[in-house]
Amino acid sequence: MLMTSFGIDVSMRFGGALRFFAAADVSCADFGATTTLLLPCGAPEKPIVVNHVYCGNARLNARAYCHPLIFAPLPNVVYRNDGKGTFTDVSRESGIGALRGNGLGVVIADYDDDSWPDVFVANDSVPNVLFHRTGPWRYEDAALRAGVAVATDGGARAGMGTDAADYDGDGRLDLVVTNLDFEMFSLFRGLGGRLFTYATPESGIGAATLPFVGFGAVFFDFDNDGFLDLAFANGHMLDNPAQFRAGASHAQRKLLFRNTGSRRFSDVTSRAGPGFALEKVGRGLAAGDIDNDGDLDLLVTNNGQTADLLRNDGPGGHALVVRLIGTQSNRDGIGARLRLTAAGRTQLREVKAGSSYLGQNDLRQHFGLGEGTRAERLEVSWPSGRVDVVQDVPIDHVVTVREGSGLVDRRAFAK
Ligand SMILES: [Ca+2]
Ligand SMILES: [Ca+2]
Ligand SMILES: [Ca+2]
Ligand SMILES: [Ca+2]
Repeated sequence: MLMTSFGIDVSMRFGGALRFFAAADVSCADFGATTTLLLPCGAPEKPIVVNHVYCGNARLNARAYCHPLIFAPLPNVVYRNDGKGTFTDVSRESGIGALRGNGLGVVIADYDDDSWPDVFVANDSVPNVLFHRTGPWRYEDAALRAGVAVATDGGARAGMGTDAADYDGDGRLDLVVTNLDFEMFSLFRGLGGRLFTYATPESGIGAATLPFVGFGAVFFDFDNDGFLDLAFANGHMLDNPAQFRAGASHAQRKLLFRNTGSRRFSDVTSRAGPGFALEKVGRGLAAGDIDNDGDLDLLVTNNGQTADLLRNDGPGGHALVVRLIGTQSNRDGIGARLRLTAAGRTQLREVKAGSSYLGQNDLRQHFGLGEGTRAERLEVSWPSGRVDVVQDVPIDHVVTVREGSGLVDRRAFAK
């Protein structure tokens, strides 16, 4: 496990086998033969201390956290797993350390379908970065060219959490980023050809996210209808925001948007139960089926407050949960792509380690099937290049697919 902090980062090794998973602002990916850790914020080369800067409103004698642009940005950091319990810092030679930013969220996904993972970093108040792989251990920033660096007005947003998934079912990955209040959260829809369009206004999440300071973000199909929905964990970074803006509050409620299936979302938070109505200082957000009953639950961490575990008790359709075991690829299948075809539609998933904000979702991949009673075909494309195909996948089960062996286990959902 790697713990990032202001100062020295700490790596801990468990048992005999080195196992790690993404936690605070860290993500890992299979960039080649080994799994790799990436830190969006970077480890300071030397402590950066800003003394005696007055931030806030002196006339009101209201101090506040300084704006991110007051501080010097830091480079991103990437460590190559040497495969023997040690890591090598390859930030400089990979190009990933060349750019400085105010990184808060990171998601690693293959946005251009060339089978190599790329790295999207949500930056606070400076343009986002999209590290596109150009060769073995070589990356360059493609965010501006791809249309994900800034919003349509050309302005950078206060990027916090982020996630990548294909929410409109066109087979291309899309991106979401949470931002500050009065900015709207950013939704970037993949167009193909390494391009995205800023889809916030047309998606229906614009006005609804305007009052919120968003952190955690996750694409997930909460109602098992086969369309990926969106959840956000919110909370102001200032503990005294009302001193600066009337009506602003530190604690905020979460948001749930239902995907209507036509590239639009509707705000269903008011119908999502007491867990969503709870006003807290939300930060981390992760989705997973904690009770193995076939619907996705949510874990929310809050700043200085207890965490919330939101159990999904909604009426949902049929579903399927797929666990991968890599043999030639990394053990958890990180970077693998799954395409499930059911009732004439194909849903895409990519196994990611670390996304949202301070979040690691269930590594198992969940597919909502609605009223469908069959899942005709599951194709798993592994980072090794190998492809496994399973025909007639049992629905309402957790199934395990092993690289090279296909379906090796099936367990019915818990009732
Ligand atoms: Ca790629
Ligand atoms: Ca898409
Ligand atoms: Ca849905
Ligand atoms: Ca569940």
